[in-house]
Amino acid sequence: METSARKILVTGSTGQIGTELTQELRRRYGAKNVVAGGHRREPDPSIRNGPFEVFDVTDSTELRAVITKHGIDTVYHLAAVLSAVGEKDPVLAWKINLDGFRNLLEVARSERVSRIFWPSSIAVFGPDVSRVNTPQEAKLTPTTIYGVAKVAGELLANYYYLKYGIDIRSVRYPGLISSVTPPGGGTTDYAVEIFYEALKSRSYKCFLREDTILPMMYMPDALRAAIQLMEAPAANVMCRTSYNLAAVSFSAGDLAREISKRVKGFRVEYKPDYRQAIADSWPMSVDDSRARHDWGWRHEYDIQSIARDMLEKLTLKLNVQIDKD
Ligand code: AKB
Repeated sequence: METSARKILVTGSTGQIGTELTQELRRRYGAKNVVAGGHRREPDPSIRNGPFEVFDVTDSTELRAVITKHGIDTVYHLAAVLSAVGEKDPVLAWKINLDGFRNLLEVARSERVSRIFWPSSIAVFGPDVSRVNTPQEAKLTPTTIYGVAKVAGELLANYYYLKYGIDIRSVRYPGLISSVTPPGGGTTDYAVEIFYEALKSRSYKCFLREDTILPMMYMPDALRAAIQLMEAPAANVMCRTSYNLAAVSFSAGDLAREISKRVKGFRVEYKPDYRQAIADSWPMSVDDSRARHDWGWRHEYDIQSIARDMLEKLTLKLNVQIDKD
């Protein structure tokens, strides 16, 4: 991506991905060239090191005003409701996840926005595909509203690319683990909460079964994937719906055991709730060979390095000690 010419907007910049992605983009392209957009959540104070705008992505007038005011030509569109919250309020999930995205595409069509990153998810898959190494082209019949909106969003992305030439790029993120901003309302959130509780109380009540295996990724890999895909030559971006993207797959029990190696006396109780059915409808691992082939995707973090780094970062953040065995 020609860095000098770009003016970037990050919607959902106060969320789990947005907080860290905004800082990474500001480091790369200059703070003044990256506008952080938020709406509901109070932003991390770090976001104030560059322009910040409060607006609602479901209101196209507000969205257009921000885009024209800053001369935006590139958008990382992260504003979204996650799967578990979506099941509690399907109307809200559709409004934010799909109407918000369509608003952006319409504004992009008439303003100067030429490149968009939009995250899809492993939630596009439903229970009727092979759950191990799920292929890129598997049937998409999700059973959550979050997944249904992601499938519709992928098709919209492809449509606006073909019809209007808007360069929209997307990956199907697995569950994301990070230490800066906690996720809110996802099915994979257990994999972040477990670290906080291990350090705060040495015990965690997990809302998924011990043997639940899901594809997961550490935030530095997730940020690198987004930026690498956005910087790839257009000719290499062969998939215009969304790329399968993978790093590691592990069960809730595997993660608990990994943490227990480092946090003495840590105990987990498994009490599955409604989120178990969501997790059971998703792949345990996905085949991301097209992303690896087309634009050189490689992940760096495995379960051991994720656990080590998370515990290091959170002991500092929470100002706690860990007694190792
Ligand atoms: C969720 O759990 O809803 C998200 C996702 C896998 O898209 N983290």
